[in-house]
Amino acid sequence: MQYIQAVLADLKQNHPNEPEFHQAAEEILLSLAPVVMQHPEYEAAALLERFVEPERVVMFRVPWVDDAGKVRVNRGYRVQFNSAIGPYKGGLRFHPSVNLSVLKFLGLEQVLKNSLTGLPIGGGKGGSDFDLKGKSDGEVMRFCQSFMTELFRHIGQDTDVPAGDIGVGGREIGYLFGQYKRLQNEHTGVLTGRGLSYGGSLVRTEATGYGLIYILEEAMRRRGEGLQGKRVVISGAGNVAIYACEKAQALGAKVVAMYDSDGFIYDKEGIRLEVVKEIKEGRRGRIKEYAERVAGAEYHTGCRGIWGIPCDVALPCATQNELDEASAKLLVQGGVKYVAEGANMPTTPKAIEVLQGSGVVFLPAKAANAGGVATSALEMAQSGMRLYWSFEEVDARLKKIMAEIYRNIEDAASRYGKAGDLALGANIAGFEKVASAMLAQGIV
Ligand code: NDP
Ligand code: 2IT
Repeated sequence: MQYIQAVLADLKQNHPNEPEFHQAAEEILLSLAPVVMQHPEYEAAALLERFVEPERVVMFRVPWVDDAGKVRVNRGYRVQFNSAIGPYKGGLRFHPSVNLSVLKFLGLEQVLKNSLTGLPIGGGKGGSDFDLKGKSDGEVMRFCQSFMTELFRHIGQDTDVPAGDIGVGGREIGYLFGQYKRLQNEHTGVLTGRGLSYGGSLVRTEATGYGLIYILEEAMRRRGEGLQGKRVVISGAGNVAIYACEKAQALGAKVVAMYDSDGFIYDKEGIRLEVVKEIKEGRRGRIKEYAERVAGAEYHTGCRGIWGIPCDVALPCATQNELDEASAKLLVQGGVKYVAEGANMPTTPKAIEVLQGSGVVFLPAKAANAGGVATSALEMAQSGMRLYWSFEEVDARLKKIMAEIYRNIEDAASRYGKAGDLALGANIAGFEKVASAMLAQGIV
């Protein structure tokens, strides 16, 4: 479609050297063609041009002092992408690969994901190229304090509410929150994923991984299947991977492999999650240690080999573009029937084509991993009311939200004559609400 092609061409010209952002924008915009064709008013209002341009990007320097007394400088960012349906909401990522392109792709995805949750949250993303590996607790704390010393003036419980992502877990959120409170003199729900002793919500820690399995369960249930006895491969060994593994095992699946950025473990008897948790959550160790401790388990250096392990279900839960075309072909050869994205944009466009072309049920990230941010919104609701819900209550709400997301994306795909294309359904269902809110608010 001409309008969409023109918007994409402009975007690439205005923002060259942002390959991840181009990738996400292209995937989203091309799938919106059937909607845009039915709504000529979008072009008249330059709706797509506005939709792909962040409302605001904040970039700042983050100076800190390491344990040896040396001054270090990192780059900090917050991309405030779209506030049409609520305050900006989305995680902070600390990883050496962080740059504006990565954060803009994450921010754009977040806008549609947050819309899909059905809750009043806009989209944003931020972070830093800070590398946590090998840093002491004191260094991490000083870094977080410096990061927040700039960020605090741009966020607030009704403006922008950051949370965790890669490299940002409970420890980092605690340090960031402590500094925000000190600077602003306010104890509010300005960050989610807070500790349970200072305003956090039960289930937030587990929410992304549990939500991933809840939506997968719903997709399977509709096809007369369940997780019982299924072989599952999970990439990553962080927050999302660990709790996806926990819930999949609780529902009777056998998880046989996981990885970190150095290599993967294969345990044909089924991963012993308590060992992974002790290594990863307890000591921030390497997944390699699993094979040293569990008899019969194998460790292989390098990540891609994980996709050659035969399985019924594959859950990429580490990072963007970790599952490429060759990996998708291996998965199909190995008999995979379901791929659900726990990470953001882990599957390359070519790999998605291979999977969908082979009849694999493909659940895209913005639907499949929305449980984390949905539970963040539940944390915001509890903060606003100054009360706590029980684990069962939050978990039941999460389950209901994930089932509803599944129904909405399936329905959107069918409405536009592409039944079963859940990636397209997720883009359309997410976009419809954002577009209607943007149109209602005029040219802003
Ligand atoms: P964590 O930092 O807890 O874990 C990340 C895991 O992925 C680690 O095992 C890490 O290995 C691995 N990893 C990171 N980068 C790479 C890489 N380049 N190659 C191979 N492995 C890598 O992060 P989360 O579990 O929170 O996040 C994982 C994914 O899920 C991300 O895409 C994130 O955006 C997405 N997500 C997270 C949500 C949340 O609530 N936390 C919500 C929705 C999506 P190593 O330790 O070696 O670096
Ligand atoms: O990618 C994501 O949805 C997240 N990292 C969670 C964001 C949030 O605000 O909870």
